[in-house]
Amino acid sequence: MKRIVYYHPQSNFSRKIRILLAEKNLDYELKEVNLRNKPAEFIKISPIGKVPVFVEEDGTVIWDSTLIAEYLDETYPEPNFYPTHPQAKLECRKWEELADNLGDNIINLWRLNLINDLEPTFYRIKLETSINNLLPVFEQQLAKSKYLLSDEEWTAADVAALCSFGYYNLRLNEDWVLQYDNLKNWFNKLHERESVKPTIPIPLN
Ligand SMILES: N[C@@H](CCC(=O)N[C@@H](CS)C(=O)NCC(=O)O)C(=O)O
Repeated sequence: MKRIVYYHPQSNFSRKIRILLAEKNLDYELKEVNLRNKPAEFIKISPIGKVPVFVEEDGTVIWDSTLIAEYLDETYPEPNFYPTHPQAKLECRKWEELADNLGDNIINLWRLNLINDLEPTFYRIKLETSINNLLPVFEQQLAKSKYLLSDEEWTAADVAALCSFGYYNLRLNEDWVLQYDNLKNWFNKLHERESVKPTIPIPLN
């Protein structure tokens, strides 16, 4: 059977997997999931009800973008997106986790905006503070090297981070580019890649 990715076109976590599959030149079928009315076929294979879910040719089901990314890298190592040395891999996973945490907080802040809950509640302040604290952390890291871990090559951490910053643009605003030069240059450079351009999330009408 053909590989399947259950996804949503605006999902930053699905985007991580689409970029990795394109970079690894792997064929697959995209199945869009209506997240407001999840089909039974999707619920059956996704206990947490979130995209992405990946189904391998042999029927193996994997959910959670990081588990999928690690599986893909171990199974199809060319090109590699996680370092093989344990210490370097840990560093990569840490930056990926920070990027995913940024993505989660943007999703939750956008949901508050969507229901027009603009009160400066504890929860809103917590989300905004967490997002605002993470931006300079990425900026400072990118002052040290061209990519998050080195000058030589991008990793799964860069992929996750570019998806979260792309999601920031979609759901909140694009003002961060005015304040953070290293982030802006890194983000623009990664968007020259053929795997990245076609996955830019676009607002739905
Ligand atoms: N930790 C999960 C997060 C996935 C996630 O939050 N997906 C969102 C879309 S970006 C989703 O499916 N939300 C639907 C829902 O929560 O009902 C991953 O890395 O895959």
